[in-house]
Amino acid sequence: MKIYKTEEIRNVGIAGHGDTGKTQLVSSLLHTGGMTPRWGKVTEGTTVTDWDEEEIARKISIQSALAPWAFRALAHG
Ligand SMILES: Nc1nc2c(ncn2[C@@H]2O[C@H](COP(=O)(O)OP(=O)(O)OP(=O)(O)O)[C@@H](O)[C@H]2O)c(=O)[nH]1
Ligand SMILES: [Mg+2]
Repeated sequence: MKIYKTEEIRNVGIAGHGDTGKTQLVSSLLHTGGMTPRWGKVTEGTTVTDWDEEEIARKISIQSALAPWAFRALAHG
């Protein structure tokens, strides 16, 4: 596993009103960024960050979640 220096790390928060697409946006970013092999969908219960069975069943986020994302330039640099 690559060890990142502090100056290579960015922390990005996604905040917004309920049901505005935060979880789907993060899922799409993770997929287009090469972090996930599938494009996870809230409607199908396949996102990385809505992993809890209640979140999957109700199609809403119940807890905040972390999602690591390695930019290719840094991941392979
Ligand atoms: N058509 C369309 N639907 C979207 C888009 N983004 C999200 N949705 C839908 O909008 C609904 C809410 O999306 P979520 O990503 O769960 O929204 P959220 O802000 O994470 O919701 P909470 O975690 O419950 O606050 C879901 O049914 C998504 O499929 C989009 O860009 N286009
Ligand atoms: Mg959500």
